[in-house]
Amino acid sequence: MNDLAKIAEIVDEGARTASAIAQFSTEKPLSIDEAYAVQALSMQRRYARGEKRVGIKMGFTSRAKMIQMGVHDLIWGRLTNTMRVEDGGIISLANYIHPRVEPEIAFLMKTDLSGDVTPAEALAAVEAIAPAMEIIDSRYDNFKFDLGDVVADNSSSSGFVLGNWFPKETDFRNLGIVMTVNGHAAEVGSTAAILGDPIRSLVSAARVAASAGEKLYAGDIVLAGSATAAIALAPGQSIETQFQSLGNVGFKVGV
Ligand code: OOG
Ligand code: MG
Repeated sequence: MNDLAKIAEIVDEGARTASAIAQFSTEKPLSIDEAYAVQALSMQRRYARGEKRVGIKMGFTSRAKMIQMGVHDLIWGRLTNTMRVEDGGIISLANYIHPRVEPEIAFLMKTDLSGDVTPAEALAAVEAIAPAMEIIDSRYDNFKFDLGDVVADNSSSSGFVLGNWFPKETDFRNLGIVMTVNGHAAEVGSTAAILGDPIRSLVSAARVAASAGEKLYAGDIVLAGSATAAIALAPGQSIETQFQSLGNVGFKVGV
């Protein structure tokens, strides 16, 4: 039996102090249920420090990400207010261990949603959609983990950037994406890479929230998962992602 509260403290301290930790899988692997219990306990610690839950993020919703990380199951994590990075803002690498960035689509919830829903029911609960990027920063040494490790570590959540909100009637199902570093294309893809249609990610989000006894709440932000592989951040980079019909979203990495 793993000491889940102790493991939650270890992952939380790794995140809080931006210091790498050892994988649990090498010595004492976590079951999926244990890993989500650790995630919930570590988030309780963040909430106790005053952070506010603002939504959830889905992970491994594209083949590109599954292949890059060698994990083939859908995962999820919680987003808090302190993870938000302003569009056009600048981040400091001192706050991260080995951050990476990836292009995503964000949903803003209009009404609560939970449990088994159809894609049409999921869309009916949406207020707006936005182009987005997620900054992931696995707390594990060398960004290496197994499924239990990454889930316990809040699915590598560490930051997110939102572009402008668009009405949910905007077609977001198959839009071209170009993620650039200093003006050069680094990853190219389509929103269709997210489970064939990003609304399926929201359907899954409603299901996993229910499995944790939670909901997607009105006002929540839901990140659908990356459409491409993630790229490593380095000092001085200007990161900008262009989304067909939805405009750009970007930030700079401090030197
Ligand atoms: C895990 C998080 C995966 C996504 O969008 O697929 C994820 C990781 O790659 O560290 O956020
Ligand atoms: Mg992601």
